Amino acid sequence: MKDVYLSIGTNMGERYENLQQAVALLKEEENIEVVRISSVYETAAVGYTDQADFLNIAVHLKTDASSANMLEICQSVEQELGRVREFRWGPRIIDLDILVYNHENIETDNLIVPHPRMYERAFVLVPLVEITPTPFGDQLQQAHNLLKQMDCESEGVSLWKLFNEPLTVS
Ligand code: A4P
Ligand code: MG
Repeated sequence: MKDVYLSIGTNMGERYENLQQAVALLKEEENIEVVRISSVYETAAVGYTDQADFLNIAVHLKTDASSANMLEICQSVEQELGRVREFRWGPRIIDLDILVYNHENIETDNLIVPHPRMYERAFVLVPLVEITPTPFGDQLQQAHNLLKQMDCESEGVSLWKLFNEPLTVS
């Protein structure tokens, strides 16, 4: 089984419900075991900043799906939730990005892992580091190191729902 870390973000509609539904759909996949879900963080939009705040989480899962298959699963969850792509970095009902796939370096036409922008984004690193308490592997170690140098408040990341109030999945 491969260890995979995803980042999930939403800034349209019922944001918390969108996260719940995305996780529920991942759990329904027969070759995916959801291991751990981070707290929910409210985060100021990065990239195109004139849009509503996001809710972001990170999810650790185990799977025997290939990385290409994992990308397909992420995109099918996005479609299921009715995501319409308007413009890059614009508002979205749901966005699932593969951050880390079994600590591999992958570069194909439609998949780059580790996610090329993850290390500069507090909204990715804060939830990711929360669910990897024991750093292991260079990619996660780097996430831990970089987060220490960031000021999360000025990066616009704040706790929205604690991990001990787990994201409930109906
Ligand atoms: N793709 C390549 N690598 C990956 C990967 N590791 N995981 C390709 C997932 N997809 C990957 O993505 C465009 C293409 O990236 C896909 O077709 C896939 O083949 P997309 O989801 O269609 O478009 P996007 O999300 O608008 O673009 P992108 O480049 O993924 O955006 P980012 O960089 O992920 O930024 N601010 C806050 N606070 N919170 C957020 O969650 N998200 C974004 C999106 C911007 N600002 C944000 C947030
Ligand atoms: Mg994306």
